[in-house]
Amino acid sequence: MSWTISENKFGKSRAVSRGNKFLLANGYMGYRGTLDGDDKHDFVALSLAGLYDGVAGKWRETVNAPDPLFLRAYCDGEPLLASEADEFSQSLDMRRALLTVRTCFKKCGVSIKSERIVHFERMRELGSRVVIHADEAVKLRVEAGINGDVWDLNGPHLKDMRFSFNENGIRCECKTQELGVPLSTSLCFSLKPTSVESGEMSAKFFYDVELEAGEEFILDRIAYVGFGEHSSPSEDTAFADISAGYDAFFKSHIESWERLWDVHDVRLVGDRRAQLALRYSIYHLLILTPRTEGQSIAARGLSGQTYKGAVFWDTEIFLLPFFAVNDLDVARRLIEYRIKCLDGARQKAASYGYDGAFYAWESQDGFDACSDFNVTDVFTHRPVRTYFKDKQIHISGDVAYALIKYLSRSSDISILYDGGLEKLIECARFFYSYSRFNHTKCRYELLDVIGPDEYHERVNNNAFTNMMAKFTADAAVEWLEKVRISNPELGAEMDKKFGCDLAKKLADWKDKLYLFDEKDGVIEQFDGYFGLEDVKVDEVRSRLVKKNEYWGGSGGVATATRVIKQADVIAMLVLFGDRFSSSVVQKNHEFYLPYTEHGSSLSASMYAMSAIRMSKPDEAWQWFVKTATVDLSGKSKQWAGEVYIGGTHPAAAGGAYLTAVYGFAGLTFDEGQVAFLPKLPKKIRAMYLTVTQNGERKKVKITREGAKFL
Ligand code: IFM
Repeated sequence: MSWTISENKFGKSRAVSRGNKFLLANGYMGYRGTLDGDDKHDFVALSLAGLYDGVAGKWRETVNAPDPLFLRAYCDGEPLLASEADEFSQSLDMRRALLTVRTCFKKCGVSIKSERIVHFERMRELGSRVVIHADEAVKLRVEAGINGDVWDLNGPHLKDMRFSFNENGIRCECKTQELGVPLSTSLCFSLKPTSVESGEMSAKFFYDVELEAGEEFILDRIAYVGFGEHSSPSEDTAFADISAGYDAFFKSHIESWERLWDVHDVRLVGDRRAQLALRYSIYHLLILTPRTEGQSIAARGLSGQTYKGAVFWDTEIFLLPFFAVNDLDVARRLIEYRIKCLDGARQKAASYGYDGAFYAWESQDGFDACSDFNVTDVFTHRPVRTYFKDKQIHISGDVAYALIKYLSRSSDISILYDGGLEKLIECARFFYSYSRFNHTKCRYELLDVIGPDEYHERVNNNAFTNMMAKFTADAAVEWLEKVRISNPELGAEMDKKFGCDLAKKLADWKDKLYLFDEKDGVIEQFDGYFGLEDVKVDEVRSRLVKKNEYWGGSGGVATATRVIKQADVIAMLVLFGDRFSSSVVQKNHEFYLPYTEHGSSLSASMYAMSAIRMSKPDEAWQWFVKTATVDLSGKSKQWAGEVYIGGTHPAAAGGAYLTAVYGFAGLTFDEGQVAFLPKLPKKIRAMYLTVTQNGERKKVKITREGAKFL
């Protein structure tokens, strides 16, 4: 039960959200949940993880490969388009990661069932089976092939496109514009065509089909998409041998998903809609599982090129907790990604005149893709200078935080030896060099920063940032000392690189680092925040002149007010929960909530977690539902000024898991021990989940009374 999401109405205007909602992916590639016969105008995209390209004068972003699953059927020369179908349904069976679209066209007595999978194990392969059933005798023409004319936000990214045929299929070879990375799409068909056709941007097989009433035309296709050293399919791909059958290909995909769900499913007893939404969140986390060494997860997953396919702090703070429960190999991969990017972070710090590692705000393998002008003004249509790249320094703390969380969960000290310690030290050195000593107040301060709340740029002493910086320095000092004992060679190497007195310097610095001010238990988000205009979200919203107006920046409606984009102090209280009492959490939660716009999908889960901390799981429930349903409802923000920011929201999915498992079930891993302190909301009678400890999978039942290993 609660495994399938579906829609029974076709809505032309829903093309963007449909593509997101019904996304199929496997960590390597994502194929939007568009319909057969759709093209770039319907936002078809096959997005590839970690392959970036930049066209002169435009944003560098991930590459969309040629679409290998283009298919259109014609009756009497007219295309059978979903938009004109008499019956339409689209469903995603999450248990099997299978997309099915059914259409029925009464005018020619035809119904079409189209299935699609992105194979989980065979990560460069995807496939489709289309069954056309004739209710009455009919003549059809079916065209299927590779469409290289792809949807791009800042393209075109592909050049030198060449098509070739053999009797079983079509191959498209091309290169990326900027670096000339070879990319190929190979498509193999179960049936030989009546004819073929090749153009500049596409190549197709045509089938002239005559069906008697009750007969079916079945076409299977398997495609291979590879780039770089994998740009040619190897011999063991299913693509190379479709004769083994689509059924076998399909079966092995289903088996992979059975194994995945067996480990990662979380059952909620009591509310079927919430169950569906949580499963949908877990589905999204699973389809983003990084597949290759040192790969991470982009903020919009594999749903397209929004945010340039870049990795943000979303991964460290919102996604890592999911993988930490049952897949420490993947958790480690996420940590390794930032180790791989250390040089880029050093270069970024140096470019601003700082020491250490200043991580990319929008990371494309270390390179900061964040533009100086991330938003376009809706009035003047001019780019607005934003300082996210330059001032959101908490990113280096988030990276360090994730490393320490991974370490305490896994006890995998080898990560420190494999570059983790150096990364940690470099993050601490960055904060150290960024800080200024305030001689009057006798303390170090972090001035001119942006916290998670992006509506207030260039503020002083953001509490979240200062806490992250202190945490980073604490951890660097602690682990440097420990490694000196456990691995003297590495300790000596660090001393040689950074000087023997580094630990002492950092220890002294962190003790003098100012954290935040507070008034009656309410922590001030940054210096002077309490002095801003005291208006709430609705008032600020009522001041908007245009719907898509940007709230922040120099002239935004929220800038001079207390209204914030997303959880900021609250995020800090959640991440450093053990350092604050629940009454402090409550005071701040109640204070900041009316000022929070939740303009970022990262916000709701933090409020859910703080409500749970306040022992108010029923209040947390609404935030849980909000975060778990962002991509189901499609009600997220699509525009920042004039810049398209739509796509899926992995951090919201991660936040749903975080709330369910670390919040409602109360999972902790203190000192390597798994423990649960459940705080179930009224809606939920019990939860069932799996947690992996020392390589052993343990099934757990959670009720209001406690946790029981099954
Ligand atoms: O990382 C977030 C940021 O906190 C708010 N804007 C969107 C980014 C990507 O999700």
